[in-house]
Amino acid sequence: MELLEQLSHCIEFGKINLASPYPPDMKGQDGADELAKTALDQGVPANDILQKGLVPGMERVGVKFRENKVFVPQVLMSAKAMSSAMVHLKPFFQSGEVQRKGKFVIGTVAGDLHDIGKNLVSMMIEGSGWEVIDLGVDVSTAKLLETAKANPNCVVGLSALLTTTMNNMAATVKEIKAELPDQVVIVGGAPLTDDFRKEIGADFYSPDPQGAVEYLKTLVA
Ligand code: B1M
Repeated sequence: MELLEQLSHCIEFGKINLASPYPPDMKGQDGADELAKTALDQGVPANDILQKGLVPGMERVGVKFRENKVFVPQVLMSAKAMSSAMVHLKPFFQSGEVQRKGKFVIGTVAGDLHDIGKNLVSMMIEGSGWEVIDLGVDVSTAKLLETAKANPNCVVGLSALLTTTMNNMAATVKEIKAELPDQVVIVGGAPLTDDFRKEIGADFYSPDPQGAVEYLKTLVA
């Protein structure tokens, strides 16, 4: 298998490094960590490692997750594999040699402490080549606005898991749109629907991380 395809395979199946026993059928093989380093040592451009190795692997995970073919633990292993490879690419991001697709600011809305879904979205979007600024849980509108203003052209993502905090999401979107009318805001979380998204004036709703990844792709196409 060609090196970048091997790297994609490691991301898809969550093979972090040589020492990792998971997945069992890849035991004793190099993982994303070693393969990313080997690729750099062989002179493969860092951007190709990201775009042709890591991103396609993560995209396959996103599709399988949406289709219920893999579950949260597998996604977490893939995200870990991705992070182990990203460590080697970090200097290239810092030097500007590798450009991210854009910045994505994400948080769970005020009053809401659920972060498992938000973290999955965050990882999948990072895995698709965006820089993610994760503000965590119980994020105030003021903090979101401050971050959006400090990062012009970013996309804001909001998650809510409670019917009560959906109201906070509505207020947050309203305030963001009042201060920054062109700000793109996408929303998600188990109790949401696309009708609710329309009602509160957000730009996009996705029931899963892959939908958010695909929407972001359309913004930079
Ligand atoms: Co809470 N909780 N919880 N809880 N909790 C729910 C949500 C609930 C449905 C359980 C129930 O009663 N059946 C219920 C809400 C009821 C309602 O509002 N109608 C509930 C409640 C009531 C509460 C408390 C109020 C309980 C209490 O204290 N009395 C309390 C509230 C605390 C607070 O937030 N202020 C509370 C607390 C907690 C824990 C802390 C114990 C824990 C959270 C731990 C954590 O997140 N670190 C917790 C958990 C784990 C749950 C359940 C069991 C699981 C939620 C979860 O992580 N799902 C949940 C019941 C259930 O769903 N079975 C429940 C897995 C996750 C991968 O899915 O978050 O939907 P989800 O994310 C998905 C999609 O929605 C989407 O992608 C993700 C991956 O597919 N998505 C986005 C999410 N955000 C997105 C953003 C996007 C795009 C897609 O773009 C920006």
